[in-house]
This record gives sequence, structure tokens and C-alpha cells, in this order.
Amino acid sequence: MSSQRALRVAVVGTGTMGADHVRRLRNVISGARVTAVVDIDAERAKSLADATEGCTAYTEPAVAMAAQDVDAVLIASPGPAHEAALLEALSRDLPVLCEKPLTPDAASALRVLEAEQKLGHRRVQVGFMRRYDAEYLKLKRLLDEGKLGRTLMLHQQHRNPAMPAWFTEEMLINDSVVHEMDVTRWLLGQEITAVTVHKPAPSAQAPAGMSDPQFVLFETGAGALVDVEIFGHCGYGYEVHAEAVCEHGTVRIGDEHGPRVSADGRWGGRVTPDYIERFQDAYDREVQAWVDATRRGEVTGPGVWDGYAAAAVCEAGVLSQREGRRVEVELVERPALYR
Ligand code: ISE
Repeated sequence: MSSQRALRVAVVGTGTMGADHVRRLRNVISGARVTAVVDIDAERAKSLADATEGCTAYTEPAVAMAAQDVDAVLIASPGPAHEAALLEALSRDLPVLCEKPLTPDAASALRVLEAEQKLGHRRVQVGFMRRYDAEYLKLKRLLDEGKLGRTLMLHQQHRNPAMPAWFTEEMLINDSVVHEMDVTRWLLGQEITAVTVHKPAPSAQAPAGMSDPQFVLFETGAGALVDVEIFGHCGYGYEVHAEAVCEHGTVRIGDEHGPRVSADGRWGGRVTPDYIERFQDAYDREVQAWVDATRRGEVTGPGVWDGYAAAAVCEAGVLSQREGRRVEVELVERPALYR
């Protein structure tokens, strides 16, 4: 692929994230342009394509991927549609940025892992965008420096103001806590070995049939303990915090967004309303890094192994959530391609 030419991207799925990525590729990212958008909703795809210069609308991912003017694929369709799109892209040796989750379960993630191994080189980056957030990057740097010693515990809070009507209790684990699974593996450089989900008395704001909030405990390979409060309907805004407790100090992120205003005898600030705003910079950096690496013929971000490992932890988490017991995570041996 010529590094001179702009990367021609097909965006598969034009819901909230897909449409936001089209806007980002159009207005923010350099070195790329959107030449195809795909959605089963033909009208929605067409209106997005009409607003994007040189862009064609499709309803079938495979047809868009076969087009002459497509070099790479950004998958932002719902999780259950990812496997087919990923296998199609890999069969054509096309570079992919796939929104999380890689796939909804470990068995399908393994099939993608096998397809990429058969290809013999890495082609897929998974959209774990928190790895590109400025605060998370600072936390990672501090932990990696080593001056604070080993990380013994991580405390994390993940609060959403409300979830869409179709959001299920299981999705608290595999759509929301999946981010903390990846962050934990990335920050500590360890696999998660067991998951236990606890449920306090639910909030009156929790929808019928959903116990919300929940408290999730991870155990890791080297014996760290990691807790995650997931609150899907906290009502007041979107907040993500993390605190690492190390042998010689602690590091906390997630408190400092926007200005702190002192006036009228009070001080205060604003809570971001949603993840699109809170992680906007991280999404921008993630997509720019993917475009740059792809134009160099490389994959530099989280890959299929990370997507598979998170899917395996999700599976254990959902079982623990259902049965109220500690569940061990089962992983296949890490293939050479991902070491
Ligand atoms: C959503 O799908 C995301 O990925 C957000 O980052 C997360 O905070 C939210 O809980 C999920 O539903």
C-alpha cells in the first residue's frame, strides 16, 4: 500500500459509533477518507454517503470490501455481526479496526484468532480506545516506570447516566466492564484468571429485570486484586475513575475534566454527559494511530489476542453474574503471532 495515498476506508455500521467515526475520518483524521459506508438500513447508509464526498453506500459488508476503492475496514456494527465481517476482511487480507467487543463470545473470537493466524500476520486492531486516553496513558507510564513498585490493587468506577432500552443485565459485563478488563490486562501486563460478580440492593433507577449497580472482582495471574463498580443508571452523568494501589504510592485518574470554577462561595465543575464526549480525544488518537500504522503496513494497537482474552473474561463474568459464584477464566495458550 502506498504511504503517499490516503487510506480508503469502508465503515461498516452507521449507528452512534459508526456515524461518529465517519465524521471523525472526514473532519479530524489526516491520511484517510471514507469511500464506503455499509448498513442494513439502506436509507441511513445512503444519507451518510450523500453527505461524504466520494463515498458509496452498501447494505452488504462483503460487497463493500470487494470494491476497488477500499483499502481498509472500520467495523462499528453490533457485536454479533463482527465475526462475519472480520472473517470476510481477513479472507481479503484487509486491515481492520474493529469496535469492541471483537465478538460476543470466546468461541467466535477463537475462530477469528485462527483465521488471522492462518493469514500469518496481524491485520486486526480492536477498539479498546481507553489505551489512547491521555490520563490512562499517564497512569500506564507511571506504573511502567517502576518507582511505585508492583501494583497490588486497582479500584475502578464506571458510571453511565442511563442505558438504552435494549441494554441487558449481561451487557453491564460484556459491553461496559469489558473496558476495565482490557485496561486491567494492559496496565498490569497480566491475564485475568477469575471473576466474581456481587450485586448490592439495586437502585430505584434500575430498569425492571436489571440489578444495577454491580461490583465485579478480578483476580490476576500475579495475584493482584481488581474491583470495578459498574453503574448503568447513575443518573447524573458519565464518569470513569481508576486508582492503582502500588507498593510505594497510589495513582488516581478520572477526576480532572474541564475547568474547576470557584464563584459565589462555591467551587465545582461539570460531569461529562456520555462516553462520546469523555473519550473523544482517545477516539481521535486511536483512529489516527490506526490510519498511520496501517499506511506503514503495521498493526500497533490492541489486537485479536486482546479481543479474545476480553471475550473469555466476559464469559466468566456473565456466568458469575448469573450464578453468584467465583468463575475461573479459561484461555487457550497464547499463539506465537501474539507474543
Ligand atoms: C458503551 O458501549 C461503551 O463502549 C462505553 O465506553 C461504555 O462506557 C458504556 O458503558 C458502553 O455501553
